[in-house]
Amino acid sequence: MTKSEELFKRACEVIPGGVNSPVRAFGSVGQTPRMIASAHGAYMTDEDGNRYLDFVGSWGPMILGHDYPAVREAVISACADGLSFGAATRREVEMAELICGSIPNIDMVRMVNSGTEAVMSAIRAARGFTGRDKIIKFMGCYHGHSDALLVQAGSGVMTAGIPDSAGVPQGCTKDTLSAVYNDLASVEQLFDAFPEEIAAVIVEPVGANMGVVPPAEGFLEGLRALCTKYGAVLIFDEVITGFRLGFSGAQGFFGVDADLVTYGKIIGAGMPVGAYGGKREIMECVAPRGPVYQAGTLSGNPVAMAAGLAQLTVLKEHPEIYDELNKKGQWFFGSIRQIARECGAPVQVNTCGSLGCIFFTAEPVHDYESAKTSDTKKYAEYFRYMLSHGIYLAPAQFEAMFLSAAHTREELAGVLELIRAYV
Ligand code: KE4
Repeated sequence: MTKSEELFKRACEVIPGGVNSPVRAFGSVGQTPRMIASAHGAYMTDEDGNRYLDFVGSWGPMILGHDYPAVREAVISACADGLSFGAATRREVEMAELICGSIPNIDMVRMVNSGTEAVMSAIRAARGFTGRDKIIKFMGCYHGHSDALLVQAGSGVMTAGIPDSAGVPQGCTKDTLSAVYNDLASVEQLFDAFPEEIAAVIVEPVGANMGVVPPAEGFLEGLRALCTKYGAVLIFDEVITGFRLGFSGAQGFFGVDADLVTYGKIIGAGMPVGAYGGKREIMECVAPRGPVYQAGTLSGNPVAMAAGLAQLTVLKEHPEIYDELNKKGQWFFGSIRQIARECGAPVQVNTCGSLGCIFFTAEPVHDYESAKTSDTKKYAEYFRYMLSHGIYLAPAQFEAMFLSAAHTREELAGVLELIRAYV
């Protein structure tokens, strides 16, 4: 028995499914999860000493690679001053000023501890601001595990094939309307049906939880126009795209203005951080300034702020990182598409910037239903092949591959050869 197998066996006795988040369970790929002991740069090493080129990057935070020196040093230095005070601190002000000073349409921002918290708080702020109850989300998009959003969600929910979670009372989801990603008509129909009742439309500006599904031409612009027309708040859930597509995230990348934006992952550089922010008139509804209550013991934690500030400062001061990262993504995922074409393999390769994924289906993937045509057994086989060759992919079809600044083109060229040999 390997150390990972032994540890996972113990884990299953004391942790549901042996993991603290379902997507880590390797359930859909028929393998024992590797117990990771350490990570540096683009590599992770498991408890048995096996080294993997990592394309998960902690599900997005590690855009500069693992154990980035400036981040590590900032965390160690912050720890020396104490871990948490439950009081206002300088670093929270610096983080808020950095975000509000650099991202369009973010006049104010509130720190929380996860993407889930960021999204549920943004939804509450939108409802408090508009006085309306209904929200529109998109099938296949995943916005964390708060009750109202576990409706035809992506990521681990989609992987597990549970359209809606048990334990969520109908009352929590009765105001959640589902539309079809990349289908503006499906959104218009909902606005026509509830012209004065929709508080917000929440969207992943690049779908990355049903595999990667980029927005069709005009889709985001259309959502912007509909929200403006009907007085609904447009929320970009940028937990994945924020500070990934560019420093201004999807708003800057696509040139579409949201009213509220949610963040996670990269903003914490691997520490537990989420945030939501946007127009002053909306954010000033949030307590203690306004009547929308939201709170958190460890929100704006000084060590987490130090990590996030260090990573965001590097990204802000070196915009060339994004140029290289997005070019690398275009080349890498474009090469996979080319290989598939040359080999006549029935796969689709979807990509946006440094995000990408392979679907094992012959039909183009542009939404939840077409993503579901992917052969998940084939994906599992592909995953096991790559893992056996030291490549650590998302252990589920309905996720993304995350490139980092630490992945070299030589390493990626080696991965392309493995894929060529596989398909
Ligand atoms: P967290 O609560 O997991 O920090 O963020 C929730 C969330 C919100 N919005 C988007 C667009 C997200 O992708 C996520 C979380 N992403 C998943 C990966 N698909 C996290 C991995 C996991 O669940 O363990």
